[in-house]
Amino acid sequence: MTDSGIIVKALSGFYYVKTDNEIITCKARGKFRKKEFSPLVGDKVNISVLEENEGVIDEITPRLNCLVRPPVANIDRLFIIVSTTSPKPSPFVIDKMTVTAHFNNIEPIIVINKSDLSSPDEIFDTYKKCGYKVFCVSAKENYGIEQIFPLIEGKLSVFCGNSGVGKSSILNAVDSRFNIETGEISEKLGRGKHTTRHIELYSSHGGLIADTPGFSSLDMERISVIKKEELQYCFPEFERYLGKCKFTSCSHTKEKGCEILLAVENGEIPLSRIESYKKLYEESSKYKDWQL
Ligand SMILES: Nc1nc2c(ncn2[C@@H]2O[C@H](COP(=O)(O)OP(=O)(O)OP(=O)(O)O)[C@@H](O)[C@H]2O)c(=O)[nH]1
Ligand SMILES: [Mg+2]
Ligand SMILES: [Zn+2]
Repeated sequence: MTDSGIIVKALSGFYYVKTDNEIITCKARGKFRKKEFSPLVGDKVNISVLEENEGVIDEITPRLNCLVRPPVANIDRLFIIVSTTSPKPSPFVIDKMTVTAHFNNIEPIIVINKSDLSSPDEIFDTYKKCGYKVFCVSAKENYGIEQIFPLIEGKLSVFCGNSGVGKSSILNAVDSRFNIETGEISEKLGRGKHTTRHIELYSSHGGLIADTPGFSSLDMERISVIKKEELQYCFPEFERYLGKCKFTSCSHTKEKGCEILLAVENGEIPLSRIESYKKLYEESSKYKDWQL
């Protein structure tokens, strides 16, 4: 018998495929076992059901998109989860994620958690100014969570962010049936302890949400590199100024007559955003075209 479904979990060589009726534990056919093209959580697949609840993945439906980190396919929305404190937010890490989302045609959404511990205002203002959807929540106090319900419906969403920001805690607050394991923050290091170890899609509010392992700084370096000329299009707040700089080939990093740098001076573009842009521009400049 054949069937179709979506991969909701990948663990130790098994793929858990959710069909209309049940979850089938599948192996992948040999052609998919190569590293270059293996099935991902979020993949829509056709399967052969061999025995009760067991099967094989025969075919992967062409992907809308997929990220390297976190490795998920067919993403509609990337919820970038930050905490007001413990761990401390890093604008550069957030901006690397927004850029990655824009580059892959995914809508980034900023969720500021732990609003009960410290004020979310500064991060809120920064990203609101750039045109993002930004929400302040507290998973602990079950505050503000309902704001994200309408964004989940009918979509595949991914929760990403540093370890300990509260991705799993927010999911538990979204749906009390989940009971996902959460971890303490290391007091010494002020960081999470990498509690979530695998990616899993959960169904709630008419959509699917992926909980993912928090990334470490090493992971961030490996996130897709984008050509330096294309970076400017991954900052939505730059858009209204593009094409207006004095030099047509303006890199918006140091040129005289740059409208974007002027907008930063005038307080129209947040300082932290241009700093992230310049840092990413410099990183991209190190790569030759053939490496991208
Ligand atoms: N004060 C406060 N603590 C929170 C809040 N949300 C989560 N926490 C705590 O933060 C710690 C980490 O939460 P997790 O949900 O495990 O974080 P995570 O992002 O899933 O972390 P990884 O799975 O390691 O990536 C736990 O001790 C939570 O109780 C919040 O809104 N306020
Ligand atoms: Mg977690
Ligand atoms: Zn410019």
